[in-house]
Amino acid sequence: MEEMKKTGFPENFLWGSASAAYQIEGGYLDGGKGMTNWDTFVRIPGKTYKETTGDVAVDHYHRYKEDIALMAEMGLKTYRFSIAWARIYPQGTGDINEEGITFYQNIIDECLKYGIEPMVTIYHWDLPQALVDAYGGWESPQIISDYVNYAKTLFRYYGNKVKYWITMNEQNIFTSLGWLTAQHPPGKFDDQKMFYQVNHHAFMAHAKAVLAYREMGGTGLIGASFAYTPSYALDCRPENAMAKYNYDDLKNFWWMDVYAYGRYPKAAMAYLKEKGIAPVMQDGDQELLKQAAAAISFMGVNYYQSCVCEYNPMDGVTPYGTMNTTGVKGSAQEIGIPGIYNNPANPYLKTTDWDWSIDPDGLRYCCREITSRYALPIIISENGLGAFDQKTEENEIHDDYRIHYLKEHIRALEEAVTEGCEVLAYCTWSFTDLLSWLNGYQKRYGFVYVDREEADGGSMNRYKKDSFYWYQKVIQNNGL
Ligand code: BGP
Repeated sequence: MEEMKKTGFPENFLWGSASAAYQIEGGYLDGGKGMTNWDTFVRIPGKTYKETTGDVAVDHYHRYKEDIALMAEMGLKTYRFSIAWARIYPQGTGDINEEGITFYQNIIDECLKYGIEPMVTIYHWDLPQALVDAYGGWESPQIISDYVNYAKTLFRYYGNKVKYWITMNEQNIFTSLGWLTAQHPPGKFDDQKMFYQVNHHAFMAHAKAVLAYREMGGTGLIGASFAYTPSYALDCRPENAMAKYNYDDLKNFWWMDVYAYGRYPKAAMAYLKEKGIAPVMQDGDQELLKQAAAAISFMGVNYYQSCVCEYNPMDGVTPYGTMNTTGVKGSAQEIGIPGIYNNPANPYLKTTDWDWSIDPDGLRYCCREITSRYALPIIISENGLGAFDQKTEENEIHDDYRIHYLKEHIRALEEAVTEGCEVLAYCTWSFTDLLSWLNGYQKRYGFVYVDREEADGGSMNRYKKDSFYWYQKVIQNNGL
């Protein structure tokens, strides 16, 4: 008998796909939901691509059964989605909105009906506007107890059914874009001191939620998802090697060390103190961060691209170069921190239409680094290709470029697994097409095409892309 072929992936590997509430749900005024920071922000002219909003998004709020049935047809093992805080607590705190509780209960039950493991993101960027109005949202330490109260509510209602919890999605991104580049709410520009303070509040919220989960007897897995952009030094010039090191301390380890060790990287902290922008901490914070670090179960990684680091002179590029949000290749500007590093293009890699480098081995690099540095299991909570997809007259979508992208990334991930990295799950971004925060609906990521334009309208019909059938086979063959 021919020996069965095996992949490096374990038998119980969770093949999945991910989404976020604001990007798919729509129904922004339905079911008693409160307004959020994003509902407000998208109404400021010029903030999003062609003024796109998530008011309707891809109408998942009304079509979740159809979408989850498609997931079941595909054979998905896990579905990562986020809960909109403002559906549970319309005012951020205070009275619970039962309709919101029921909505996510239904989603969870629908997943379980098909044997799909629900993986819940507690916070994927949509903050109740009431908390912004009351005390500036993440800018105030008051947010910590409100976040923990909200997280505990989720643990209480859903904890018996949900075994995978992600406290924060990409804390590094929502804070950078919110307080440095002004591209996300609250749209503050170059407020470096507040940026680090906001991050400290988010770390404390994460830490206290992790500890609360354990205190409540939660036996599932809990951790944060980090947008990990691994770096390569431009060459062996020592100043470029040092630029890479500084980049890692400031842009990667600043978050991952806190999640995994409960402490900030020393050199980066010394640099911030010298500049007078280090976060203010309360007595006991350090200890709580350490306790939470010991209680997390995995490092969540959202991986899209790698970068290159080169020494950046004092009069060099800033973090505020133009971002490509139009899909016009080559329109992104180089960024960096004067005196520290800049991120030139990698001549060995191709890029997407939005100028993101395509680097499957970067995913392997992330897994290896996390394994060596933190010895933690890994959940790949996002990875995917944003592209212009075309639907033919026969309603087919031939996204061979997406298949190629995912295939190469899964190959790199398998190498990491073979090399000893403990990877628990791989979630593609995304299952259906959805709203890209700054890039509108034209930047598509899904296995399922959704018929809608930038402006609200379109049939909202779902069409399976070629990648849908391909990933179905990947799951059937456990990655082979
Ligand atoms: C991550 C976010 C997702 C998603 C993805 C793709 O940063 O967690 O919410 O949007 O990136 O990014 P974009 O939509 O900018 O292409």
